[in-house]
Amino acid sequence: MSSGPEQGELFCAAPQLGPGAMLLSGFVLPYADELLDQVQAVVGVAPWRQMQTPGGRQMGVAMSNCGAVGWISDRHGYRYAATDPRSGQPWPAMPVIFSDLARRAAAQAGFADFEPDCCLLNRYRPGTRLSLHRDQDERDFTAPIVSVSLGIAATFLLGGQQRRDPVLRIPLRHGDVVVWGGPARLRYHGILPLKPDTHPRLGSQRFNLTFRKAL
Ligand code: MD6
Ligand code: FE
Repeated sequence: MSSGPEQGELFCAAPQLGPGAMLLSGFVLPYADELLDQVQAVVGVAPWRQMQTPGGRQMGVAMSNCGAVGWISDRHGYRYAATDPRSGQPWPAMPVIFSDLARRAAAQAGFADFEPDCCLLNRYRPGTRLSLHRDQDERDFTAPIVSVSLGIAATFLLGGQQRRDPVLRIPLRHGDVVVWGGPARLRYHGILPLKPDTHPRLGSQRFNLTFRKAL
């Protein structure tokens, strides 16, 4: 065997999500426990919190960040910040296994040399949803986004370039990765309210790790 896939890259390739978007089913499954250990380490330093929207509502999804910058939301808007507003301290460094897997997933999807500088951590419970939005707070849209799902299942909504465009429903399970970039980079997307479910390690929670090049 000269050039077989590494362990962890033995996944089933995706249904068609359209150009620039790819579902890598089970891509991080062999590393899930290690990823969860590192999530615990990150939120030990930068705890989960439900941020305020610019309109003054509290988001249902609880968030944290690691890396050089973190995505934040408050009454002043959405933006990236080098420090955690809670503590005034820099966000925890991005664990090496996070950036490694993000880079490998991006490469697998056809985006070479992805260097994320931000990992946004999202925590969902049954009933939590994320309404349709575009990821447009980053400085350049040439880098893809890599999104890792852990814990209970969710349904990902993937729309088009306009809010009114039809949306695909994509089931996401523990260990799945979605990569999108290029022509898909600014597509609308969201998460349907999670159904009651339990995961052996995470209980009734879903964690999502979203890797981006923000700067
Ligand atoms: C989530 N994900 O899966 C929310 N954004 O919990 C996102 O908002 C997202 O999965 C951009 C690219 C991939 C994503
Ligand atoms: Fe998003």
